[in-house]
Amino acid sequence: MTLIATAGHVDHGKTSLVEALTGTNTDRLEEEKRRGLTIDLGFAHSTGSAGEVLSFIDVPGHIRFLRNMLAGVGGIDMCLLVVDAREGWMPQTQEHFDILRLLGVQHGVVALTKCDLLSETEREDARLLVEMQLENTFLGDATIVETSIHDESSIELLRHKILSIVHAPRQIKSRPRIWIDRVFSLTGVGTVVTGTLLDAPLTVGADITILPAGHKGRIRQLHSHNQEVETSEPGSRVAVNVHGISHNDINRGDVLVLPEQWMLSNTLDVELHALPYLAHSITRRGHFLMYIGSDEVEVSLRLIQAESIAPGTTAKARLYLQHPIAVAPQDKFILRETGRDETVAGGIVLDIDPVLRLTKADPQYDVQHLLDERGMMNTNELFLRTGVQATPTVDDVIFSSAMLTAAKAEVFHMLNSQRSLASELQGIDLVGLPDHLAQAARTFRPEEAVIENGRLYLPELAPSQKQTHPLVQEFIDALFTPPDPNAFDRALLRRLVQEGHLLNLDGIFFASHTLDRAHAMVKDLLTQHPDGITTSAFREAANTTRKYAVPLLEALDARGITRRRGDLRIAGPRL
Ligand SMILES: Nc1nc2c(ncn2[C@@H]2O[C@H](COP(=O)(O)OP(=O)(O)OP(=O)(O)O)[C@@H](O)[C@H]2O)c(=O)[nH]1
Ligand SMILES: [Mg+2]
Repeated sequence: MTLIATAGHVDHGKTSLVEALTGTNTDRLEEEKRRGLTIDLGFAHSTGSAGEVLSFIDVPGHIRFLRNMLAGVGGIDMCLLVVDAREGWMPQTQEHFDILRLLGVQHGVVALTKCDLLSETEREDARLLVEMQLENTFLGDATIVETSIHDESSIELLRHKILSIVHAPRQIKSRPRIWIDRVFSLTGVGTVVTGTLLDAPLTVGADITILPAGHKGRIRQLHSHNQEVETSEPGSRVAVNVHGISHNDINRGDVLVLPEQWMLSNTLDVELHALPYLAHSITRRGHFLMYIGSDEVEVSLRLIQAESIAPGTTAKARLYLQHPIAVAPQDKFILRETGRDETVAGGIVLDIDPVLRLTKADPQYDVQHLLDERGMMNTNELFLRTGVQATPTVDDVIFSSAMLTAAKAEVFHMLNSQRSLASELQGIDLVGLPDHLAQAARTFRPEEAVIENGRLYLPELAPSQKQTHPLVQEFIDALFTPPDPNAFDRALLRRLVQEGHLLNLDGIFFASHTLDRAHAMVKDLLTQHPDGITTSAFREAANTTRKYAVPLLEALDARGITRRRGDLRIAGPRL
């Protein structure tokens, strides 16, 4: 299926050409018939002998109805640019052409219409003038077909040229959406909305929501080109019979989407491309209307790192929208200045939820950049802002690499600073850490740090890694009266100290475990004697000699567990 929008100045023959190609006159409104003028979008299609479907969106050429034209041209595959051979390139030919270019349309065919009214030389002149306008543009190589609605062969040639355009297959994205361009109610059927389905398929029975209002409903039926279908593919024109929402609650410019997939936004960071032949620069002054999908939104404009955008140049800007909309990065739009009633720029959305102040902002669209600006996001936050389903770094969180490095360094520092502590005090309880540090802690490689029973350890200090050396066990068993170190190999003792199993207190060696026991014992004694305890009291309780009691108490002092006051030891800050 190929979705084609017409474009061109008022009265140049767009509707007539669509009728000649499809047999359908799309000027269905009473007023359109009476005035011989298209006011609103028209839809018609034809199916070729090989089953190929050409689906047309016929737009109005009159400048007063430009909003309707803009509502129709999102998501098309190509354009049919219509130029009256007698009148040639006119203001709305130019404006429609600019709009298509700014929206990124890449293909098209040009029809030089009403050729039955001209001589061959006149037709030749008309063609040359149009060719000049198209030179070096996206339609630079487009075929120009001379047509007359009274000459069937010219219409067939045009159809043939349209069919010969190969457009890239549509990129399927994660979230379907329809910018609604028509809403009505049919007796016995109920609410129907129409639009072009973008980005992903939609299926009958799906729960949907209409944004920005947030009305909830369900798809009862889907029609594409007058055929009932179970599933619609992106790029097709669809009519959706919505159950559960009154047609009075839906407007052109709303979007139909699946629930919980979109975030509304009223501040957008964007890139703007000013039209080349503007007679002025674009500045924050002026009243602007943004046309995005089928919506029209009043916006105010602040430029980022620029005072103005000169004609033909590009700058970044922040737009403040009068009502919130559901859009995604990379969506294209048109900016018109209402005072001058002219199209001034095309834009592309970069960030729908800018976090940096205007003076600091440097918006770009890529997921990495969004993450770098924020440090971390959970996967759903990222999905709502971009439609991108990213693999989390840990749990459901994605870290920027800078943030992850910093958070890991912080945790690692905490681990390292515990090295001198007794073995029972090793490790960090993850529950006690701020969320982002706890999450970063889960990303350590096993050789960096390990988690056991909810605590993070340096690998060699993890409980499971500590195979007690027989010598260590000997020291543990001896408790407050350790063996004479001279009986053992010095190097072995040194290693056991380095590994944290033994403590060297002024040449006297204890098991690390012994200091924890001393700590517990002192704590007990101090509960009974809050005014302080003497060295003898501790020595007696520990059933040891001064030789061992003194260095143990001094080690507790050094760790802030106890404090000296005269002959007594009182509680320290770390008791
Ligand atoms: N002789 C002749 N008249 C044509 C041809 N194509 C269109 N016309 C006439 O031109 C007039 C305008 O045609 P439309 O098709 O309504 O023009 P349009 O571009 O759709 O106009 P808007 O939608 O209002 O912008 C009508 O009176 C048509 O009959 C043609 O090939 N030959
Ligand atoms: Mg028309």
